[in-house]
Amino acid sequence: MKLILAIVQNDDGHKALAALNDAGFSVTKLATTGGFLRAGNMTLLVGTEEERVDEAIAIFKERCHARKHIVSTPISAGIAGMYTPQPMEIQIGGATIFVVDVDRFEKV
Ligand code: 2BA
Repeated sequence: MKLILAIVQNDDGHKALAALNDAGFSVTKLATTGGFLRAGNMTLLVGTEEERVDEAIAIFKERCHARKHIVSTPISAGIAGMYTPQPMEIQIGGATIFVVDVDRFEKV
């Protein structure tokens, strides 16, 4: 048994969730927040047999797409305590996926 934790952008997450459900996966959706952008994203938990992990990851690859974002980051102006916002382009991945072993799985 494996647990897939996938952090995805909200727009893609809904599509991935629907496709996973259609394929017979059980999924839990958590509303999460990225630590860097402090913006809302979505974490999907998928508990599944090891043989189906690649199938689930293929669904994430299909439904989740990387996007570029411009963020404003404070850069020191050279004067103590003075910061001016500077635009910076970052790429947010389609999905950040962790696959972990499950020692024990029970439904009681
Ligand atoms: P955030 O932490 O809000 O990060 C959004 C994007 O900002 C990241 O996209 C990356 O391109 C950039 N970024 C993150 N930390 C940075 C830093 N210290 N310096 C410069 N740029 C930085 P992704 O890498 O695709 O990550 C998307 C979201 O997935 C992250 O949102 C976070 O919620 C999660 N994530 C990514 N890697 C993770 C990890 N190793 N552990 C836990 N969560 C992770």
